[in-house]
Amino acid sequence: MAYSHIVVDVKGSVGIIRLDRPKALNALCAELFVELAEALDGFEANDAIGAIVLTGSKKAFAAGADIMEMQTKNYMDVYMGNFLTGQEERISTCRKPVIAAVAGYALGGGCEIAMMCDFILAADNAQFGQPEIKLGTIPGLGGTQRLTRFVGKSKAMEMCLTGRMMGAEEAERAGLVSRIVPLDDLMDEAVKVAGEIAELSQPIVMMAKESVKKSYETTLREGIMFERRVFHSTFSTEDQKEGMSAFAEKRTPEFKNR
Ligand code: DAK
Repeated sequence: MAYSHIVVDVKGSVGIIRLDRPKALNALCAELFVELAEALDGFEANDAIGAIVLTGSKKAFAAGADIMEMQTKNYMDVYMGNFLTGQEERISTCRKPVIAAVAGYALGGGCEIAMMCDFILAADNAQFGQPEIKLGTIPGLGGTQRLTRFVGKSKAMEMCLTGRMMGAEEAERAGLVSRIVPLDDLMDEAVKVAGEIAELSQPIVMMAKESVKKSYETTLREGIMFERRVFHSTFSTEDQKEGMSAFAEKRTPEFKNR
């Protein structure tokens, strides 16, 4: 399918979505959110895709929601029009793993969609921030909630109150990103990791993802009980039998996603 604001590609069993509005540093306009959701729908429905990489350019993952699109809207426009409240959480409802490969600016909505992904690989030039305060507004796509859970109150509060950006090293120290890779290696590394995940059993990967996500949404006891139930349920799959048999027989498992 042809898109105007994103580029979609497939490498082996990895689906790649690249945000592509270079003149506006990949600012997230309403149409882009719709395209992003459609691309994710397509990858979710495609059994040949085991993992997804979301990326931008070397200069910007995304510099936030499109300020030009928002600047003249009033409260009734955004409230009654449900502005940016349709497809924007689609990444966080994706059942397949989504890896954010972030280079350059990930600001405002850009930082927020990166945080919706399952983990963030950051290029050494990555800059994360929630600068909405400087525009006279606040984060609206989960920034005050997810950033606080990921990096703790003090750092999240400082970033949301001042708009200060955080570089890749600070983001790694704070636990926002899983690791840093040199800019030129970012996509190769992201596709490699996504490919490794895609080789595993898709249903078991989805169950692992669901369990980790649960930890952000419930109490420790509830989360542990959820994990226990899911763990038990993996024993009903052919892939668990295959994985453990392959280990015992010292061979590579052949998962069937069943
Ligand atoms: N929107 C529109 N255009 C943008 C943009 C943005 N967010 N960011 C950059 N651009 C455009 C610039 O206007 C400029 O366009 P031209 O003048 O060339 O036409 C071009 O990109 C290059 O930008 P600069 O000339 O500014 O480039 P610099 O390298 O000097 O600076 C920068 C890069 C990233 C530091 C700077 O562009 C910047 O501060 N940008 C704005 C960052 C920002 O404030 N982001 C937060 C936006 S608010 C919600 C969903 C989402 C959201 C809220 C609610 N719901 C579901 C309810 C999200 C809100 C936001 O993200």
